Amino acid sequence: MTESRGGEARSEPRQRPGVLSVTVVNAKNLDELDLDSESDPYVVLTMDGMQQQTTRTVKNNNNPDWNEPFEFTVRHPTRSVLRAQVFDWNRWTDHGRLGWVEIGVNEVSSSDGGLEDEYLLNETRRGGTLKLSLLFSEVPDPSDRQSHG
Ligand SMILES: [Ca+2]
Repeated sequence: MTESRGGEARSEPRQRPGVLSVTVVNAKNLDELDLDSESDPYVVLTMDGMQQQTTRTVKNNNNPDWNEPFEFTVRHPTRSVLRAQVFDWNRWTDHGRLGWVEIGVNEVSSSDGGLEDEYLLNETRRGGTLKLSLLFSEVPDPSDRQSHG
């Protein structure tokens, strides 16, 4: 029995699902929302508004280091979007947002060695940045023959 591979090769580059590895490295020059101390930042990562993962909170530090690695399943590499939002933790009141960025997975998958960049946050007043290290790994296609491994 022969089966076609469904969907002939089009000009679209990479459609295979994969895994996006994200390391939240650090942030700099975050806004200060607290009156008597520096902010208490943490980062919420969201893939396509669905999968959500959160870093630990760094207390009283507008230039926090996290160096925390995460992985997301990516079903549609050409159109999936990672959103990273930085919040200020508060014990008694609502957590305020310090800024956010959005990165298309296609930006990552089209760069061979992955990306590492300091992204300028949206909504920042002090020019705050968030440093992320990103790598996309395609799930191997079982119908691909490897000449050798
Ligand atoms: Ca706070």
